[in-house]
Amino acid sequence: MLKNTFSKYQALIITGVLLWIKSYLLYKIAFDLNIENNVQEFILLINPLSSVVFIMAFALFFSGKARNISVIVLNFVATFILFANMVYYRFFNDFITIPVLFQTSNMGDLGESITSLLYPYDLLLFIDVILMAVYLKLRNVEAPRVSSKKIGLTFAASLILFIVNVGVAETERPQLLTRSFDREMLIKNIGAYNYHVYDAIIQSKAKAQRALADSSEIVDIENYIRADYREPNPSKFGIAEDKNVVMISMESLQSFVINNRVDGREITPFLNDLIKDEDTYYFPNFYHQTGQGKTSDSEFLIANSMYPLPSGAVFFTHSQNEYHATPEILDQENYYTASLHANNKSFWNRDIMYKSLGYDRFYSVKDYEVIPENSIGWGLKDEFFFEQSVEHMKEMPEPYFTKFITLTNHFPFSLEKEDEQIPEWTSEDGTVNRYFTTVRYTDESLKMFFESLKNEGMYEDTVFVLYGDHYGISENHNEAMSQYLGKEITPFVTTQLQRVPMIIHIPGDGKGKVMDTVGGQIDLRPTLLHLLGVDTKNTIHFGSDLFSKERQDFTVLRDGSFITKNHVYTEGKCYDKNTEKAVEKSLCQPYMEKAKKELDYSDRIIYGDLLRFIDPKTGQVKEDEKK
Ligand code: GP9
Ligand code: MN
Repeated sequence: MLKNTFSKYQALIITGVLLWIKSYLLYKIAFDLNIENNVQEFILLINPLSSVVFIMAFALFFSGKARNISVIVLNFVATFILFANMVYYRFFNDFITIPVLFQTSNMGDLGESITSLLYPYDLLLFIDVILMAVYLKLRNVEAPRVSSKKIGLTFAASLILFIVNVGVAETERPQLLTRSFDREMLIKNIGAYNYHVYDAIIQSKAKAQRALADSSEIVDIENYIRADYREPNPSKFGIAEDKNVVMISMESLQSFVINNRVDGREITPFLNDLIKDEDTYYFPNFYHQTGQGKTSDSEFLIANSMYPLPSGAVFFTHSQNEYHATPEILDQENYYTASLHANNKSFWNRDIMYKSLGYDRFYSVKDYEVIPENSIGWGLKDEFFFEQSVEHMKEMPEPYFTKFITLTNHFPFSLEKEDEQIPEWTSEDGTVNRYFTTVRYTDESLKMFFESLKNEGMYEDTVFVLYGDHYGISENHNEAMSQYLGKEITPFVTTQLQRVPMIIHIPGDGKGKVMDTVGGQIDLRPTLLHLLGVDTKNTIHFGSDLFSKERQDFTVLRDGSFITKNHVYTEGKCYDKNTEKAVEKSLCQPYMEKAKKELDYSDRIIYGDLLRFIDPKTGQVKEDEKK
């Protein structure tokens, strides 16, 4: 019976198994996938299976000789996808994503060198296609007709395999599909074919929403934004004109560690000193506004002064939109713009998104010397990241706008003993215990970075902006947090824990102080641009200058919670900031509408790609787009 089944489906079975083996071998040989443990290796091995079954199932629609031909064609197409990725990877060190297929410049880069990227032995990839054709011909294999029920079952089997695959992968990578961190990670976990399907779904969803939008949609939004515009503070406007900008995204840094101690030891001594400095403006009531896109969401907020999306990472889903981002604006002010981050360039789709945001250069992991001695956990330790970054900065034309993203203080907050400036805390919760120690480490690295800039004469003429990207300690750690803070973690406290440090340091300014205003990452762009003397009246942005005298104390978090001068609104309740108790909802009422509107308008711009209708110079709808 088994033999009989095999002979009926032999073309399909043999080809399927070969395609499976081939996919796995190619992962191992052609791509540099970083496999950390046996579970990951196992996932890699099984991940082609669901799609191989899915692809081969199509051949079941045919019988007789047509089955053989369809099997060969399917195998050829599937192999070609692997082949294309392999060649693309050789050049770009990345996997193909649909947008790049349409980015002519990208393909142009490849065009000239494509022949040098091909090797004769690449053809071996297709050898099974040829051998199978010969085999089926010689053996004169003919396949019987298959009932639609059986075909259905085969597709169902592939779906089950896929679910099992994702299930195992989720144990390694929680929220794999919703957060979609990185192409490499997707390939490692769900396989090359499923990744392409996933990519296609994301891209076509975005395309469809874009196609449905027209220029009239931006009109209301523009009116709202114009009415909400806040004049810059004249005493701050342009005070950092033409200075270099060093912006530091501090990984997982929350405000509760600032000016605080653990077991009697200061957690951020350097930042605490910096805050006290007469050249520093510190914003203790500053909130992160990120969603599932975490670090990339914070980058998005800072680049565009628009909100990231309610689900998914806008860096992934809408990298092809038109943006008028900070790097692009500064480019016009003669700035050289660069992002520096010692991680895989495709993580969070940065390599693609940065082009849309207008960065001149992205220094990614390939631009750093990363060896076991200088790395831990996620990669290069902050200390070495900054040290090597200074060398990159020396090469940059001035003035430059640089954005640094630290990494060591990232979950699971691992650090070697020798790097510990303070011991781990002693609660039951290892994550929280380690957090303090890695924060302390990053603080030390920042200190070294500042010192080295001073030594190199690169400090004086620079404005520094430091901010925490998002929370590091999630609500899963409320027990330990409650122990540390000495109070119950209510929804009010959780919201207040979304505060991240924000520090603006302008050497020689002398007027620094603690700024109480309630704000968020969305406000960073107009604040910085005004300091640099760049007008923002005509730009589309939702934030407002943190120094503006006309400012309203108000900020909205991505989940719809909002914070005003005296109140916090979260989970449908209004809290008084002083008593920390829930109060009459009507006290929050005046801001509810605004909070909703802001998020909704921002989402609409992104979903509809509405900035494409706006002339970045005038901030008005382009003449030829008017309806
Ligand atoms: C990865 C780094 C961390 O490049 O930005 O990302 P996160 O998990 O914090 O979003
Ligand atoms: Mn982060």
